[in-house]
Formats: sequence, structure tokens, C-alpha cells
Amino acid sequence: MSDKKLIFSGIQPTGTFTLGNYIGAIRNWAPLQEEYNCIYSIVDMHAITVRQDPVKLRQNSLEAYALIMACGIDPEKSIAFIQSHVKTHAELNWILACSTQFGELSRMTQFKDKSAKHADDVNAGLFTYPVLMAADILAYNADLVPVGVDQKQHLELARNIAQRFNQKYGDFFTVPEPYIPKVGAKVMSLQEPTKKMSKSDDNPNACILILDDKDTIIRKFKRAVTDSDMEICYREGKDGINNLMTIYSAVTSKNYEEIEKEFAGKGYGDFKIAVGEAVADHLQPVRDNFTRLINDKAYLKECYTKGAEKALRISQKTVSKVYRKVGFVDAR
Ligand code: ATP
Ligand code: LTN
Repeated sequence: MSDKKLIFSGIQPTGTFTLGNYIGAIRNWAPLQEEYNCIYSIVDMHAITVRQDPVKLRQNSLEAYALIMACGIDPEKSIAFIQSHVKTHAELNWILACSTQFGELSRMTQFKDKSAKHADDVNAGLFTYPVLMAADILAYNADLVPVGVDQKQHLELARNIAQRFNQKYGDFFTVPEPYIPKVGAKVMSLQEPTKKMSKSDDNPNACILILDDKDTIIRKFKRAVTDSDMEICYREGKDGINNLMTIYSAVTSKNYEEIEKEFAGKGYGDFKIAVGEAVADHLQPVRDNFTRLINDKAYLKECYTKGAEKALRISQKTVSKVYRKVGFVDAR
């Protein structure tokens, strides 16, 4: 690897990615490949912190891998792998868990939300989820982590874990910085625009999936919840319209002022169709790439196998050094 800065990010294979995942995270991954060394992972070990159907999880993981490639991740430029293929993540997870406090994990809002949602299965993995995320990042000594704003708290914790380890054992880990987009860091649900758009929402009209066809996308936007006002403008309290403006801005690169001008005097109906069309057209190449890739399982396998080999080589070095630092006897 050259001495460019290093990027790490991950996404859970918990279903087809939403427009939120795309705008908030994945679409920012491909352009970073030009300037940085990038490592991207399908984090299947994180996914099992909530109950998954094994058959579906396997399929979702392959699809997620194909999807990040469809969004422009080039396995020649970046390292792209499936988390469970690289054992060092679990190894480092344990070491870092011993530098993480119960109290700080208890404050994580994702844990609070998910344990309320899955009250019948508040397992230890759900609680220690952010430690594994810290291990993902620190195993490669990543400098920057591109994520949506909902992951900021987890990243703060990863920074604290790194700093605490460095204090205990001597400077070692790079303290990672979040890399959060200016527009679209939190895309909201189309049905409840005060809630984030999420893959695991039970209402199919709440989120746009990046593989939805054009008609479905337009239909979902037409049904999007707005307000009883008439004006297309970005203002406090207009959560639904603000969200549609954010989405439109993210896919057209127009700023809010330009959008307000474009739709001055027009109704919400016209605006919703325009947003739907812009999103569908923007996502068309992703859908085409995905169809091609998912039908070439041999190529996918070749890519994720090579990716895992490269990731293991790098992270193994980190883990060996960490084992020495904490005082484990050399195995060889
Ligand atoms: P789940 O619903 O299964 O928890 P999720 O949709 O929240 O999944 P993740 O796999 O947890 O998706 O997140 C992948 C990336 O997408 C993260 O960087 C996260 O910050 C980002 N992301 C998720 N939802 C949104 C959203 N609504 N807006 C912007 N970014 C988002
Ligand atoms: N928790 C993240 C997914 C994730 C991740 C990571 C993101 C797991 N490990 C490392 C960035 C870096 C989420 O999006 N829910």
C-alpha cells in the first residue's frame, strides 16, 4: 500500500440498500478511491446482532457485495471483502472490549433504539456492536471513516477506545476521523420524515431501495408525507419537503435556492414526480451494473476472496503487534 491516507467503511447486509445508505454513505465511497487507499467491508458479523434468516443473510451478503461494486467500488483500486472472512476483526474485538467501559456502551443511542425494537433478543453482541466496529477500523489504522450522521456516536467511541489503548500501552492506533457528507448525511423516512430512512423499516413506502424500478420509485415519492402548506422551500418544520429537497439536491447537485426557484409556483405533486424521476435516472446505472454482477457469481467470489486475503495480510500485522503490546506470549 502506498502512503496515501487510509479510508475504512462498512455496511450491514441486512437487506437491499436504501437511498439513505446510498446518499449518506456508499455513493461517497467510489470517488474516495482516487485519492486514498480504501478498504470496504460487508459487515455480516454486525448483521447477526439482530435475528437473521441464515439463507437470506448469505444471499444478502452476496448482493451487498455486488451492490457496492455496482456503486463503483473497483476491486483493483480498493480492498473489498466480507467481514467474517477475516478473522482478525473478531480477535481485535476481544482486546478492544477490554478497553471499553460498560457505561459508555450503555449510552449508545443505536443500542437503546435496537434493544427497544428487538426487546425479545437484547443479546451481548448488540451491546458490544460498537467495539467490533472499532476493531474493523483500528485493524487497518484507518484515518477517515465515511458514514452517515447516525454513526457519529459510534465513531466517537472508536476514537475513545483507540486513545485509551494508546494511553495504556503506548501510542499505537491512529485515532480515526469521521467523514460525513454535507448534503444527505441523514435521509429521512418518506412516511415519517422525522425518522431516518432505514433498511429494516416495516413500511415499504417509507424507503426507496436502490434496486427499485422507476415506476416504484415515482409511486413511493408520490405517496411521501409532506405538509398542508403549498410552498416548496427549505424551512424549519417542513420535514417532508426538506427531505425531498435534500434528496433532489443530492442527486442533481442543485442547491436549495436553485430548487426553490425551479419550483416556484408549482405544486407538491409536480415536485414529487420531479424528485422521483431524478432519483430513478440517477440510480439506473447502479441497477444495470448490479444485474450484470449478480449473475457472475464466479467473478464475485474471485473478488471477495482476493479482498479478504489482502485485508487479512494487513490486519494480521496489527493484531500481532497488539498481542505483543498487551503482553501475550509469541505463538512462534
Ligand atoms: P439497519 O436498518 O439494518 O440498521 P441501516 O439502513 O441503518 O441498517 P447500515 O448498514 O446500518 O444501514 O448503515 C450503512 C451506512 O449507511 C452507514 O454509514 C450509515 O450511517 C448510512 N445510513 C444509514 N441510513 C442512513 C440515512 N437514512 N441517511 C444517511 N445515511 C444513512
Ligand atoms: N455500524 C455501521 C456499519 C459498520 C461500519 C464499520 C461503518 C460496521 N463497521 C466500520 C464504518 C466503519 C452502520 O452503518 N450501522
